[in-house]
Amino acid sequence: MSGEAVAIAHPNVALSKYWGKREGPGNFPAVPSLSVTLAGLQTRTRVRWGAPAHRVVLGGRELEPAESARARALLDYVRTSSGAFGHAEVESRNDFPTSSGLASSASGFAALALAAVRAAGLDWDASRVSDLARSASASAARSVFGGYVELPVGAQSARPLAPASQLPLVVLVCVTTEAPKAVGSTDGMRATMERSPYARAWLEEAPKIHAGLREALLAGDFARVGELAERSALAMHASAIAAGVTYWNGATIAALAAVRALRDAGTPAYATIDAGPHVKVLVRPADAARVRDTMKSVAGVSRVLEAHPGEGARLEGKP
Ligand code: 2P0
Repeated sequence: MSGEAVAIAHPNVALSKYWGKREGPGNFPAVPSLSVTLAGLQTRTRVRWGAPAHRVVLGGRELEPAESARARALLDYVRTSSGAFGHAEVESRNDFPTSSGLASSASGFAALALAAVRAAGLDWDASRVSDLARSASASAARSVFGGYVELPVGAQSARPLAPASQLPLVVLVCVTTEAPKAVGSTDGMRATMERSPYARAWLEEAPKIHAGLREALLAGDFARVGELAERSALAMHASAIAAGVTYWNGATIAALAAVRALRDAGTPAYATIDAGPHVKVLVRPADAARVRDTMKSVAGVSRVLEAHPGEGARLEGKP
């Protein structure tokens, strides 16, 4: 056992969104979610045990203790589970903007959980790694697995639902700012649950959208998956906006309009938006190049990244 491991993980985009936590201890979503893990964007994280204190470096900058509280809690759990070992040195890097609604916490905590566990010599299966990742950030539970992934309500861990080949699609990530978001997901969903007049409507609607989406995915129905994914995102954001939690900027609205215009002109393209201002466009592979050109020309869209269904978290150099 070397005490060191390097893990790679990808972010994921939720087609049916997680927004809101169950009351009580632990970090358990109040609604089910279904995501696709995205190759094309990645986090690479090295963990080395044996340091005198935990140290977390993200993108070349050492995080302050308050910024790395969740990572430290995860590391402490692994330390306790594996026996005394000293502390961990963590070095992590994203090849996409961090903390801006591109799911960096999903890939970040999935990669951290896997690297920390393996570096500690623990032979935990993917479900247990997913449970550990969920305790830090619920969306990270899903990035442990590849393809289409589900996180049911009350589950400790996410589970793979269908391989990437189940529904070939391309996700065009329309980046509208490089800045970190003003309100983190945890605070945004808490505010929504406490203050939104539509929180209850969201909690009632989300499982129905999820069930329909799951069925459409298993039937390989791209258009239905796209419609329901857009509905999930709009319902989530409507509930948040009603609580004063607005992640959108002008380019978000312009990009949504461009997606609708594409659809009106006959191209099956659907939008989803996470806790940030970027619009992610779901398209069939054959339409990707043309839709990408359209989205690049939307005012306020600085660049368009292309992602497609990919693998779950893994150790570098290992399948
Ligand atoms: C999702 N999001 O399902 C939803 C859609 C953002 C919008 O999961 O509090 O960072 O750390 O468990 O996982 C982002 O929330 O939240 C998220 P915590 P997380 O992808």
